[in-house]
Amino acid sequence: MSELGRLEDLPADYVAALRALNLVPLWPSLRAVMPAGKPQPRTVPTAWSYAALKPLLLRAGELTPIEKAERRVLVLANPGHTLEKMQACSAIYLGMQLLLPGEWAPSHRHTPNAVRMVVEGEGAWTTVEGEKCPMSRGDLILTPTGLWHEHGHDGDQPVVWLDVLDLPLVHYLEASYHVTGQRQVPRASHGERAFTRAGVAPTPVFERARRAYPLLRYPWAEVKAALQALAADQRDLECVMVAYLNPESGGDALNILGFYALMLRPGQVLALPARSPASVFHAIEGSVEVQVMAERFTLAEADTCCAPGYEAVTLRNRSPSAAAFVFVADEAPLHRKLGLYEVRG
Ligand code: 1HN
Repeated sequence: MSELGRLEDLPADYVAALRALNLVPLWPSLRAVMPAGKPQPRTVPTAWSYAALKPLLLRAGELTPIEKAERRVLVLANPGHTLEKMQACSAIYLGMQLLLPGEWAPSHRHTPNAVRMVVEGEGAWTTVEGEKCPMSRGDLILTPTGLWHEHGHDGDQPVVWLDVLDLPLVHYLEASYHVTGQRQVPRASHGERAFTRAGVAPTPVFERARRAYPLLRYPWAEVKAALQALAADQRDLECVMVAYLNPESGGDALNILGFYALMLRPGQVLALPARSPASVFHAIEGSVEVQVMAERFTLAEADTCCAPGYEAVTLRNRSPSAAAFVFVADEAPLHRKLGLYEVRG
């Protein structure tokens, strides 16, 4: 393949004349925007230790009152994108959020979609469109685009959760904004009571209500039981994984990012193929080794790492006797919608 012409090869007066008219020659930059064979992600494999960040998060609780923060979060930023960009990979934002007993993070709604994976502590809740969702370790709570949400805490110990948002993408699209609201009045109904039973869905007078987001809380106890049942049912199944779905549509729980829970049998090594979306791995229970590119991370419980797209990832359960459980987030729904999704084997 011949080298393409460089900007330096062009006469300075020509480049200046182009610039004055807001024009740019494509050929010096063509390879940068469309590299040969495979993208060159800025995302670098990165791990964040919960034990290392927790004291700093608790210190944020002393330094900054909730009224001055609204959301007290330390962002897990990927150095490959520069820390200021506050992104774990191209479409995923990650943050560890702290709420102290008695605090309230006020009601708002915004265009980016968010989920919370509860890491530690009991007694907190998130109210989403009037549905008060208790937060227990391992629970996944959705706050889809445009829905009102606020957090409160009636317990007596700090609560920490992992926020996962599609903020980098929505911000890139120049579509990110928020609206502040009033404290919500909780209503009685709870989606997970109506939808997490034996594959049936509420059907008043033979017409389904078809709310866009009928299920907002995925209790860890239920998800873990589903994984254990799957593993016991199919002893040869290599990839014991479930996807968090929208029970009305049967599709992904949210439109842009995908969420999954994965069980690794004792000592299991699981090779995941190289796929186009970037992924995030968060250890819910157990200790897991994650190998991606030249990196080998050891995730203890509550640790998190990210892997760029187009790279194979190998997971290993470090325990010879106990199962390990991992929460996974990726950009697959977005890639599928855009027709970009690839598995490279
Ligand atoms: C947000 O609304 C929350 O509601 C957390 O807890 C993190 C990061 C960026 C933009 C909005 C929350 C956020 C956020």
